[in-house]
Amino acid sequence: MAGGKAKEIEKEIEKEARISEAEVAVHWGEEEYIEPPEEIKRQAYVTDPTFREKFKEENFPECFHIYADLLDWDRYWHTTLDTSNPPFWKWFVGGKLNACYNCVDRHLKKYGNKAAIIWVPEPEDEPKRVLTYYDLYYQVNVVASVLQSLGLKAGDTVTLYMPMVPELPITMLACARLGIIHSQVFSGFSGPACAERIIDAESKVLITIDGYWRNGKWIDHKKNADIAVNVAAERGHKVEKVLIWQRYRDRYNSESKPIEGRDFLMKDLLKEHRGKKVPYVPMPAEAPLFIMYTSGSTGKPKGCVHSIGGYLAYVAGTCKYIHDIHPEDIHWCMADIGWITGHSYIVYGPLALGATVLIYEGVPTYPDPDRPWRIAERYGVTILHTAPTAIRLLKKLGSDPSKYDYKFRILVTVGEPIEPEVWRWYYTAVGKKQAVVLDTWWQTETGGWLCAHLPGVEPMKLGSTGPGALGIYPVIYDENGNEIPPGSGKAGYICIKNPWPGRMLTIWKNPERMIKGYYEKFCKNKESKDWRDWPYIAGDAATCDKRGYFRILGRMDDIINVAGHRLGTKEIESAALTVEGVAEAAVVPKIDELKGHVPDLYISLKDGYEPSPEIAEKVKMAVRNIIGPIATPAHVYIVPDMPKTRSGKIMRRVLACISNGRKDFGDLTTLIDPSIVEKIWEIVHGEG
Ligand code: 6R9
Repeated sequence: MAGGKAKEIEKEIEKEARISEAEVAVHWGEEEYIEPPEEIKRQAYVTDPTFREKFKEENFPECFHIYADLLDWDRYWHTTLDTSNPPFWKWFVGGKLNACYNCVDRHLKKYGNKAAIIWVPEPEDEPKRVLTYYDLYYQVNVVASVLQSLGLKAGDTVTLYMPMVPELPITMLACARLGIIHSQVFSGFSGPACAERIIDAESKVLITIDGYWRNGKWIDHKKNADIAVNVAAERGHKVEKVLIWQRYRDRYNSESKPIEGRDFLMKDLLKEHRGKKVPYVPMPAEAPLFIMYTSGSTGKPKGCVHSIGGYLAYVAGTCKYIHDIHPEDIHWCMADIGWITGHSYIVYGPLALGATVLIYEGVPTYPDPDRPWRIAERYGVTILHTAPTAIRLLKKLGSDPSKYDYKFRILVTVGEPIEPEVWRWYYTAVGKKQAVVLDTWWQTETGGWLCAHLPGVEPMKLGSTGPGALGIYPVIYDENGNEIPPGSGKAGYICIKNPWPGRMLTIWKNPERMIKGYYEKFCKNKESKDWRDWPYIAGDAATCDKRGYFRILGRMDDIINVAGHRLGTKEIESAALTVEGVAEAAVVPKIDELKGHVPDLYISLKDGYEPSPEIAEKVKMAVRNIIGPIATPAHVYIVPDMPKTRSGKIMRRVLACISNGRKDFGDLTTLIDPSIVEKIWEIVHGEG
């Protein structure tokens, strides 16, 4: 067979295998729709079943004025959507606004004394902290004054490396007040992973904390921050200043002492700026608000750049009309603010609406798995927002919500597909059948929800996300870009036909990567300025039922979803390759009862190295140290060789089958040495 043709067929097989693998991974029950409870039908913002029509295609893009009008603008926009440079759409062009003003200042008159943030520390004997909108305003101003005094200004980038403390949203909003672009790195990431993001963002200032509590342990975070700064320096990037918050105001609790001339305690800086007010900077709608890094299919994380106007309008709009957050709600999203969910649905969306958000330190299962319900009861939480992985874990650990007196209206699930039995427990045990389960599908790149049903007027479907969110028109394409009609039961690539205001502006310093990663494959005409020719490719496999509800099956690319966190296979493999003696590495997703998937890592060794438990352990630790604990492989298997095609590509789908105990390998004829498959099987499962 000619080389080109062989490659094509191989690609086909690999793609097909991925879809069927995803289907196998998720074993769904029967089709089941459940009507919302009567109370929610009455209370919701959207009670009119025809509301969705306001967002139909004929009304696009002006329909999104409904979202943008939730904000206060310093200058109204002249162009709703500028499509002159596809796919770099610009929304609300000509408009000026400030995100901090919209999330804080404008609420003072009506809600100044209402709680904006309730912070629950991990140690249960430590008091909670409540920040009213006025407190938030006061603190954001002082921090903004500090940032300004360091010479930071609109358009500069600052990296934040902070855990779940109120100082994190305060710092984000202080940046937003001045038009400074923040890039918050998840505190669970390792120092080197943080360094990579500092370098890419070119941040000269890092804002961090001495330490924090997690799972009963004090985490010395400043140590990690020092590693980040040192690794960046080794790679030629100098962080000039490190600002350090303290978890306890009266003491500094880290073995890494502040470094003279480089490190500054926020406590000291705040003292100098006490009571200062800093006018907010009106910013162009299409200017960047923040960068959020996420894993892609190459080794380098992608910096998704989100806009001020489009993004804020989109998260405020979805929070109001779909999430149904009212100013009286106590909204608790358990996600970490270091992920997009925290940015959109803890900080920017709910605060833009003047709601009260609860933020907690620690994990849901410590000191015991009833902690979430204790918090819900104690603080009157009305909306809960979490991921299937947390629900699975709580369920498994025997968490008992029935002992607690709380009442949820909305229960959001996000991040991974949710299995029917987990869904049922969420709805029945957690929600006591009084709340709507809202399965929301979206991504870091998309800013806000892409699929979700309207909780007051549309039914829930067990294990499915909803139809497209308001103004979002999803479609499923087959490999050749032909539409797969709803109800056919066939899986394909879920794509979004139209632009929407929440989509990232670009990839930081790498716009090409946005075209390649999200548009190229199904672009109908690269010369065209018509958005209809530029569908957005999400990278997930999905099916669509007759009613237009989508079921997400899993990733179609080299991304593994571990407990709702996205990890790039290349990042993990590159980390493994840093260990002496490792010749090749391949990582695959293994189905896991709690985390959805865990990474299984296969390595082969260079000549002269013998397999040993020590090497396997070293590789495990390397991945952990370079990326972070979430990426730690469940197993490291040392194999004599990889299952490789004649063109030298590792056939990961074969390894995925082996990890998951399946022998339906598909066609192995393109392998150089098919006998290797049996040998690897024996290493993983033993003989026979
Ligand atoms: C928000 C967030 C995005 C990927 C996405 C998909 C998976 C997210 C889901 C879901 C099934 C849902 N995903 N929500 N899968 N049902 N409701 O998670 O962003 O970290 O970028 O991950 O997560 O595979 O493509 P991100």
